[in-house]
Amino acid sequence: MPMRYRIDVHTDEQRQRQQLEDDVRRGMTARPKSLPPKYFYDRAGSLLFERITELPEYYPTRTESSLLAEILPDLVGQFLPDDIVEIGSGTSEKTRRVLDAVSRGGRPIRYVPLDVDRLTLETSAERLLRDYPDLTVHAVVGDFERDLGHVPAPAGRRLAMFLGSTIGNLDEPEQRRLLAGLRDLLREPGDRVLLGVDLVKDVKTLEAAYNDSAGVTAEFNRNILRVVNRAVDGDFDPEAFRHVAFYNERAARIEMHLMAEATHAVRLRRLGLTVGFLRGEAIWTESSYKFTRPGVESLLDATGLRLHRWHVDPANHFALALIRPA
Ligand code: AVJ
Repeated sequence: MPMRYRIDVHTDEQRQRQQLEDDVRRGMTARPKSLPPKYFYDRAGSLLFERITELPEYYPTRTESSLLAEILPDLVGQFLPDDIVEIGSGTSEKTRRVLDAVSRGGRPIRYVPLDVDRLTLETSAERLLRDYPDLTVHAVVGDFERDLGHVPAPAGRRLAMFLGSTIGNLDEPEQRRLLAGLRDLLREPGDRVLLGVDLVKDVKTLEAAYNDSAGVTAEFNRNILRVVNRAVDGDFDPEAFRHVAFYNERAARIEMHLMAEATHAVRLRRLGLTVGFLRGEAIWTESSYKFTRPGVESLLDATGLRLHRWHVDPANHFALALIRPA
């Protein structure tokens, strides 16, 4: 394993904790109150998210996954990467589809996953190395909004993937900044970015995906309060907040909030902060922007990238954008 595996750690626990404290203080003293969605994903939150991806109402993951399977034969027919970067790789489940398609005939492939969670990276790297004998893994522990510069230079033709519509959790300026960062990961005109985006569609389908009947998304939303409690010695009662998710049509985004059921106060001891809530007051926990093809094209303007191919599923729910240097 040592010859085929390397991990670079660019965000240590100390720094992550400081960042979280700063983010919680800022969010809890802002109007409206808010928390960054990246804090959903502790162990429990990651498991809840995995359960979300299996819900009948939550179409994005399975749609992207089958779309990926469908386009891969054609994609690797035109473009066979040697080097695959994946931003926010998580459990690397969809990566296997890509590796299956590119690692024919013992070609050496390098996989460069970047994720905030070291344990997740190590576990999935170990599994991939076991199953793909011609693979090397250069894992990077880091925050994709801050650490893209630590991704190693390409080893051959590069495919940089940012899947799952995770880009939709960022506001537009941050979306552009991220895309410009992805551009900097490419070197040759033939290198590509593969971006997964959830599409604008009817409100019913969108809202059902974030208000599942089993209540898993509600639990996922409330879990962020447990993460905050642990990090800053807080006494949030997650059950005192109601899960609220709706489509904001003007802004083309799902918004998730946690609404206080009663007027009460919460103590965040490590921050020396007491936060008051009025009945009905909400914490904004997530935006999940929905995209259109022209929207993605205009987003790519001024990032040094342009749309090469646009793949959608038959129901027009989700898109995989294959993107090239401009
Ligand atoms: C797949 C991480 C982008 O916005 O759909 C699922 C996470 N939030 N249900 C999304 C999520 C609520 C999510 N991302």
